[in-house]
Amino acid sequence: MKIVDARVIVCCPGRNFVTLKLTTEDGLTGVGDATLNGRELAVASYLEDHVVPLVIGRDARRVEDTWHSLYKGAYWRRGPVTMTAIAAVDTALWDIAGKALGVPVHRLLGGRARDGVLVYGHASGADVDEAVRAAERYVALGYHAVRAQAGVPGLAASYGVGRGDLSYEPAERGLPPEERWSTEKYLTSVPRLFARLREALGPDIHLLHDAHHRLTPIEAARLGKALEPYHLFWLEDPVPAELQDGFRLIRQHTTTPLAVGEVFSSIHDCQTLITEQLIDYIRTTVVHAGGITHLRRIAHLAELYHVRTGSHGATDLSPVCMAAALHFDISVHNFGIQEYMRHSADTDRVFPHAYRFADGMLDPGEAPGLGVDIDEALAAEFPYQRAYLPITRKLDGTIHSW
Ligand code: EZ4
Ligand code: CO
Repeated sequence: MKIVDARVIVCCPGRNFVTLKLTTEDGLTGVGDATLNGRELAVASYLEDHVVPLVIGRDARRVEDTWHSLYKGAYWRRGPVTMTAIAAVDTALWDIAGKALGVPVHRLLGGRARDGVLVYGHASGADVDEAVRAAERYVALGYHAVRAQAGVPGLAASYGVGRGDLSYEPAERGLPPEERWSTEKYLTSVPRLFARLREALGPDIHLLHDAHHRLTPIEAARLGKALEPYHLFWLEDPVPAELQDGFRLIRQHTTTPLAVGEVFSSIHDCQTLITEQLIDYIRTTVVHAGGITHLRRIAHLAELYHVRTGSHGATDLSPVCMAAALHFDISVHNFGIQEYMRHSADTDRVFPHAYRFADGMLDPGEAPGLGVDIDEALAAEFPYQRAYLPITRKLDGTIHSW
């Protein structure tokens, strides 16, 4: 079953997406997400200039062999651009494998291990009152889990706070906007938000929060302790994770569960955090961590150490990634939760998909393959637009992690 065509499709139905579409000699197609927010064209070039010539003529059935040939064959290993490109090929091959056998991909991964995929939505507001109202709207929509972010008094813009209360899209057209940051103001405001949320929503709704890599370990420890009375499902990205020793310090101080990994691209980025049980949830996802093949390897390692999965699922991960994530989520034993930010109506039209939301859960459906496609004619109506994530400075002008 030879691959005869490989196309890289870049489109912007509200935000930029890069999609790889493979076609086999018998006319089957498979899709893979290759979107790396703010650096999209680097992956498009990696695929077009260096990977497409290697996959034309390969046997589409050899998923594992193709993964290792692209990983080991590049000599230069890991990194988000390489691993996103490999993920796109891997995801498209799983899609083709399912279609060739007439089964959904989750059947090939061991079948359904649960009834549905628990997801969390993003509630945000300019202040605590608005954020609480947004969280209540999610509960009314049927969500059992809600991530909450509120504007920090004294700061003009805050990570995670969108224009409406049900959506948040950080990438801006043109050059990167600059925001200001104060750890002191942030640490004072977050516990107040969660005190109000527990009061409003009661004990059963899962509450999550993303610190977005902005704290030092001792600051994160203070936040984790302050949030203990509100029993969060997780505190995400408390510190930048390049220095993983930082997590040991946080762990010594707080029982608030920790989640990390949306910027990781390989099992080697997670190994210490998992094997030393320094985290509770690993957030690597299909598109940025080498595809379904590599994500399963990470999950299986994590399973041995009581670490569960909690894949990244913001709007910059296309519906192709979301579909692949759901086949993974429903089949892997140590699944925890899946992030779910609803895509725009234009994005949903460009990427028709079988997955459906009901009662706080997503379901990948039973369509053969991944159950997702790209409408290329429609995608062509939304050409690429330059966009960047914001840059953050402290109040005195020093660059800080965004
Ligand atoms: O900032 O996906 O948990 N979700 C997040 C996201 C990320 C964006 C970066 O492209 O942290 O909002
Ligand atoms: Co995050």
